[in-house]
Amino acid sequence: MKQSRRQFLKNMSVMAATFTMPNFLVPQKAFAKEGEDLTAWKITGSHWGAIRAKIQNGRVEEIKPFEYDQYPTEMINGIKGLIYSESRVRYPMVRLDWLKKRHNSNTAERGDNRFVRVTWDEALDFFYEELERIQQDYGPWALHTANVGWRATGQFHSCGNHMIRAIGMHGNSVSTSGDYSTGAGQVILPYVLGSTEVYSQGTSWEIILKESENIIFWASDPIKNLQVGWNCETHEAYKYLEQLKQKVANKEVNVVCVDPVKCKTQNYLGAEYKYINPLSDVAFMLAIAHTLYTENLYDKKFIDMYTVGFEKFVPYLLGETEDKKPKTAEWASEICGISADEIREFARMLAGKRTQLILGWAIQRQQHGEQPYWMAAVLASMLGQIGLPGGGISYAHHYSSIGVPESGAAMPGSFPLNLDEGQTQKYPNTDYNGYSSSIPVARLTDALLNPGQKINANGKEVVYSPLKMAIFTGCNQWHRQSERNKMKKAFQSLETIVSINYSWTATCRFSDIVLPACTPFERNDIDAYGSYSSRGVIAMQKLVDPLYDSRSDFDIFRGLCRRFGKEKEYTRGMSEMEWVEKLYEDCRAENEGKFEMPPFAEFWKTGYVLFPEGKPWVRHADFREDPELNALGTPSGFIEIFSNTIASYGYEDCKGHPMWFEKVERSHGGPKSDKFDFWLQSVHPDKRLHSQLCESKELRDTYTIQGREPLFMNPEDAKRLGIVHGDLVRVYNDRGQAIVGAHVSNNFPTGVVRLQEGAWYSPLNEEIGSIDTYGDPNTMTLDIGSSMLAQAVSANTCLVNVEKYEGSAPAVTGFKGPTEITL
Ligand SMILES: Nc1nc2c(c(=O)[nH]1)N[C@H]1C(S)=C(S)[C@@H](COP(=O)(O)OP(=O)(O)OC[C@H]3O[C@@H](n4cnc5c(=O)[nH]c(N)nc54)[C@H](O)[C@@H]3O)O[C@H]1N2
Ligand SMILES: Nc1nc2c(c(=O)[nH]1)N[C@H]1C(S)=C(S)[C@@H](COP(=O)(O)OP(=O)(O)OC[C@H]3O[C@@H](n4cnc5c(=O)[nH]c(N)nc54)[C@H](O)[C@@H]3O)O[C@H]1N2
Ligand SMILES: [Mo]
Repeated sequence: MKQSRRQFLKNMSVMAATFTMPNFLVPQKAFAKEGEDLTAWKITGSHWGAIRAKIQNGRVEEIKPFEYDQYPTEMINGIKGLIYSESRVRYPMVRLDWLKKRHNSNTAERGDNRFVRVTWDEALDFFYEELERIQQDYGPWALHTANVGWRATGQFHSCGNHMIRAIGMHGNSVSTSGDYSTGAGQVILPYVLGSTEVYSQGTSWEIILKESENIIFWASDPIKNLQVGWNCETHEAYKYLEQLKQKVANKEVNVVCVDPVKCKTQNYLGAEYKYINPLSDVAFMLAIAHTLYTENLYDKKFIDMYTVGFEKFVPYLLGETEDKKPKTAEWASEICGISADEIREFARMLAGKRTQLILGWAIQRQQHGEQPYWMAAVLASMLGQIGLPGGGISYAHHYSSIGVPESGAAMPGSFPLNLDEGQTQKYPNTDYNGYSSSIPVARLTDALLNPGQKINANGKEVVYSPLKMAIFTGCNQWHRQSERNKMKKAFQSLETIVSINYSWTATCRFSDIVLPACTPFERNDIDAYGSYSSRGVIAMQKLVDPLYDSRSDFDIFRGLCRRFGKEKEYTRGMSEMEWVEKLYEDCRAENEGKFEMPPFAEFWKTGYVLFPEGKPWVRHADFREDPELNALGTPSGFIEIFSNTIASYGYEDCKGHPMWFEKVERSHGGPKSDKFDFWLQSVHPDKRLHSQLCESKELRDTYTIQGREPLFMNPEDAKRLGIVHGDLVRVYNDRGQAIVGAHVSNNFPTGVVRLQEGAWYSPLNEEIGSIDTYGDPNTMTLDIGSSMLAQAVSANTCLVNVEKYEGSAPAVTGFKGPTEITL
């Protein structure tokens, strides 16, 4: 089918006209060249946006952004390199010693990366036999089904659903609660604001642009972080940020970034940079509150009408409680590194104008991460603008285009997570022998090290069970969890570890049975276009057949279910394409009469359906309008500045109202500051999605230094240490060490260095303490719970030292897959 350019453009406008013309979404340019064979091009979606891919001779030759994506990310340049990466899991592989001795293997050898290729039948038999052994010899408490992380987009193939449904058909297991992203935030905010907030739609950008006089990006870097979305990302929020940039240039709005680093957003917008010492935000916020209170600048009416517990918080603020420290600007200044005068000015500036606080998530991914979120809600209450257009507080405008209004259309459902009604488990045993059936997600290493231990978590008790087997899919445990050397020891207590992935991650390296999944570009699927905006539905057309011996997660788990006679129950007797069609048609039926969608065959050919943008909206406006009728989900129905529920738990590290707590590791006068010079930040990467795309050599080569992960640092610090841009450096603390490349940049203040999370862990060898040859920050970060409340990840910031790396550095070990042993 060849078309002329005119014909082609004409067709495009016909499509757009048929399926309602969405505002904003206008095609940027045609993806194909004039006269090009359009059948060579396919469409698919990803966390990085929708793309068009040109296929020639069964190979992906070229990738372009979807023509409606106005702000594509360069991460899509890594997709080809991901598909054809040297790190692909090519065949089912079993760790050498496990193959010899099964569950009695020497688990201290894990990490030596010696694996033997086996057939699919052998691998799935091993997997199944282990499940049988665990359920028969122990019980559900001995099996861990790990939390599914950033599995690829696609509603049908979403790999976690496949694991959970298939394993659930066999028997029960120990699962996880919470997530790494917002572990502390999603636990504290329901007590304070009655909802998790972090994954809720926020006030529309359009309204913020119109109404806000102050916009405070507090530990929030949307320009960097909006490149990715949970579903296929539209990148629409960038349109508004572009308008904001213009308003900043015209001095029509005051925008401040409160961040230790001059972040991408601050640079892009030309916003004011308000430096703050890492981990010290609560001290800054308390001093702002102190200023507002003592200068009588706070909104008493709002506090009276919409909150409870302010009177219990004020004595703490004024230093009338145990610690006897008034939280003055002078008090905070020493902790947060902002002068007392600047703190007071900042407070006055916030109070005088319509102020929108926009918080990111990094500041709750740290010890006492509950506190900055709670304290920010108190600040916003004192400012009294919650529920007003362009005022109040948001905890998520850096995520998945939150702030772009929802179309209101229904989005496609997914492959069922749970058993269908009437379906039974092979082992319906629900006796956990007194252990918990779920553990806080970031506490897995602790659980492995301390079987039988009881911990506090969110008002309950969690009892760790002696786990014997774990299954990882759609996540990279050896990226996301802190403290590699602690993990090396802890994981030895597991008898069998199964990993399913398309890339040979460090998690595969530390497993026993590794099953090769295909990438999302090697299967057919369907996805929502826009996680929150519901802008449309995208066809994920298979670009190429599964490479090597890889299979889709659906095929892998149906093969497992076949071994215990439940394949048909698992698949409902349907194929991949039948499922994709069903998910689409169910969605079409739901939207009938409201949003027009063509029949499946037509949709699949076109590749997408788009819906008009929804109406602008203000978060918490209904509560403000009528706090009785639209009460919050807190026990009182109001914003809880003091929480009787949390106070009743009696936790030392999270009390009845927000407080400043000293950190176990803090520079500038805090603990260990005499021993370590630098705060190490491990924020989210600019050119990856966590560890995803790190395996893409083309993309990696655009940011690595001498083939290593960059360590960003200030020029003065570098000079003092005799380091120049491009040098190899060693970064280390008591927990671990890595060889990285120095990236010297004025965006970083003295005393703060950054390694982006997701850098592939590449240990020199399996020994505990062995140096990481590439630069994973979690080799050094601290593995402690945020507090007894959330028990969330505290990884964001830790202390380290940096020195020039002398001598010849060992080669990077992480990207070459396993060492294949032939027997
Ligand atoms: N120090 C530090 N650590 C952190 C963070 C931090 O800020 N600092 N951030 C934390 C946060 S917020 C998060 S969300 C986590 C992210 O942690 P993860 O979600 O574990 O990170 P990803 O690298 O996205 O891992 C997803 C894995 O799934 C695999 N995968 C993708 N699609 C499929 C599929 O279809 N089938 C199968 N079988 N596998 C698939 C990918 O190859 C990849 O290895 O990291 C956390 N860790
Ligand atoms: N490009 C890209 N985008 C992503 C992701 C990705 O991997 N890559 N991951 C997605 C996921 S899963 C998540 S959870 C979100 C993460 O979203 P966030 O957790 O909000 O993102 P981060 O980039 O880790 O940190 C945001 C900012 O916080 C600042 N910061 C760090 N510590 C402090 C502190 O102590 N005080 C203050 N005031 N600021 C601090 C950092 O300098 C950084 O500019 O991003 C999502 N978006
Ligand atoms: Mo996350």
